[in-house]
Amino acid sequence: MKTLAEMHTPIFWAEGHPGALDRENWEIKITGACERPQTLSWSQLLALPQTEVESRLTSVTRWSVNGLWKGVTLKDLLQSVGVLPSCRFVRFWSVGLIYDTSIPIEIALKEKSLLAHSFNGEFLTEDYGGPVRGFIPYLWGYKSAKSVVRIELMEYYVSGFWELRGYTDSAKIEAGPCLDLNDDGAIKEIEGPGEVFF
Ligand SMILES: Nc1nc2c(c(=O)[nH]1)N[C@H]1C(S)=C(S)[C@@H](COP(=O)(O)O)O[C@H]1N2
Ligand SMILES: [Mo]
Repeated sequence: MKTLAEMHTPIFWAEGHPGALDRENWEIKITGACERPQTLSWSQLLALPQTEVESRLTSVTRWSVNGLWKGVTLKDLLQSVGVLPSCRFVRFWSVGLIYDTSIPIEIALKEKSLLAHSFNGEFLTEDYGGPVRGFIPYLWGYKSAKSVVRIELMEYYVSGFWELRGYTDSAKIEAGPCLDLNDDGAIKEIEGPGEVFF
C-alpha cells in the first residue's frame, strides 16, 4: 500500500507549514456544546474505539486520493464528550489557530467522518496533517483540517479560513474532471455532486 507521499499527494498548508510536531504529547481541546469538555491526549485518543475506513480525500483543486484512513469516528468522539442537542456544527482548528473550518453535525455523525491519525497503516506525518487531522470524505478537502488542536462544538455556523477566501461554506463535491492520484494522476470524471467513488 502506498503512502500519501508516494502518490505525490499535494501538501497544502495555506497558513504555512508548522514544522515538526510532537505526536506523543499532542493534545486536542474539545469545547462548546457538550456535557464534558475535555483535553484529549494522544494516549486517550488511542484508547477510544479505533475505526478504519477506505475512502477518498478530494480537493476542490481537483485531485483525489484513496486509502485506508484510521482514527476515531467523530461520532464516537462526540458521544464520549456528551454532545448536546444544541450542537449544530463542528469547528476544527489547526495548530497555530489560523486555519479553521466547520461542518454540519449531520456530516460529522456519518460513519466515515474521522479524527484520523493514520493512512495505509502508517501514522500521518506533519506534511499530511499528523499527528491528528479531520478526515471528511463527503466534502471537499478543505473541510479536513490538518493537525487539529481544538474542536469547538458550535450552536451556529462561522465561515473558516478557505470559506472566507471564496470557497463555498457547504463544500459540496461537484461534477467535473479530477486527477486520481491512485492511478498516476489519470483524469477521471466526478459524475455528480456527492462523495467521489471512482
Ligand atoms: N491546516 C490546514 N489544513 C488544511 C489545509 C491547509 O491549508 N491548512 N488545506 C485543506 C485542503 S484545501 C485540502 S485539499 C487538504 C489537503 O490535504 P493534504 O495537504 O494532506 O494533501 O487539507 C485541507 N486541510
Ligand atoms: Mo483542497
